[in-house]
Amino acid sequence: MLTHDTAFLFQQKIDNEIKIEPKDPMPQAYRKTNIRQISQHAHSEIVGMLPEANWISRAPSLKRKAILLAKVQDEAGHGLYLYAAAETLGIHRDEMINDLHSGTAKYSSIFNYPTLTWADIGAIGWLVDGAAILNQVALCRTSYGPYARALVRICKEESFHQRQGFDALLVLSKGTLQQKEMCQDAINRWWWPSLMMFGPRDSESTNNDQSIKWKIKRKTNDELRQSFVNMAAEQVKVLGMTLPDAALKWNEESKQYNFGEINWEEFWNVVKGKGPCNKQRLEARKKAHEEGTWVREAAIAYAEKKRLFTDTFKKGALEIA
Ligand code: BYC
Repeated sequence: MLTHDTAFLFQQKIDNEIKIEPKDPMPQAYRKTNIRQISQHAHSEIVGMLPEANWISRAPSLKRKAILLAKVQDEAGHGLYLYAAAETLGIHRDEMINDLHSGTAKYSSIFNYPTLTWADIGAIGWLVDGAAILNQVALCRTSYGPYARALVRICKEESFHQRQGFDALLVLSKGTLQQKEMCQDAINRWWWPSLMMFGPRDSESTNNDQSIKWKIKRKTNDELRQSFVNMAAEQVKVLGMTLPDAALKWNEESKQYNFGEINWEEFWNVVKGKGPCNKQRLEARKKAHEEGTWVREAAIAYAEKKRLFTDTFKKGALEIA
């Protein structure tokens, strides 16, 4: 536990925008919150591969297939940077994975919805990656160094993801009547779950105040959600589509868009494991982990062989010297 003085110095460091690094003293709760948020973020990236991977074999052209394949691979990379960042806080990756598989750890609610048509891939890119970027750009300035640095690269890739999604929807929005309807239907289904990605209202958020004070979070859930609505409400006009919210209206006074009430009951149900695809997602992750056992064993055996070889080589070199 940190003494009163060290806790004061820690907060001062945060206030002065000095990054916290793995070996720095830190309050136990700061370490715990970062492990929670970073590991949940990592799980979201990995589980987030599933709804999109569903369309790799059915993408409408070779170009779209190659793009989607690259995007899904990027998400795997993001998961790996984030697991590695969390490990610098003293937790082992196996523990994080076990928590995911046992249902103890959370991951973003958004990935518990099904991808029913090709337009869903566009909507995920535009709305889901769009929401993710807004949050992650702010998180590039998070106070924990390894997390902030991982996010810089993640954001570069996410902005490409968002553009590819918007581009896929733009093509559909200029297509046949059926394609236009498919585009609108995907937007209708993904809009509200995308708003839920930002978490509960600030007044209901258990972690917000402390995380903002420690600059783990740089913006509150409601601030980010409002920026997202402002952005999407303009972009949807380019598509010639609409957002499924009768209350969406520009407010001249606040210079923001007013928007309707989120279905919080649905949000908490999905968070608690009762969404349309929660069970399916966890089962798919567990199966992939089991089937990947031989890869992990081979990697460990190779690392061990390499270490033995390096040790023997070093010993030989010393003896010669
Ligand atoms: N889903 O106190 P609060 C991606 C939980 S992946 C599920 O406000 P916090 C992508 C929250 O954990 C996008 N649970 O929490 C990948 C807390 O429970 P615990 C993922 C949620 O942490 C592939 C409780 O509700 N992005 O971009 O201060 C393809 C109370 O909430 C959700 C990140 O993870 C939710 N939506 O704020 C495409 C970004 N919301 O843990 C795209 C990093 C809340 O106390 N994370 N909960 O039991 C964050 O910025 C913050 O953790 C959040 C929530 C804003 C998400």
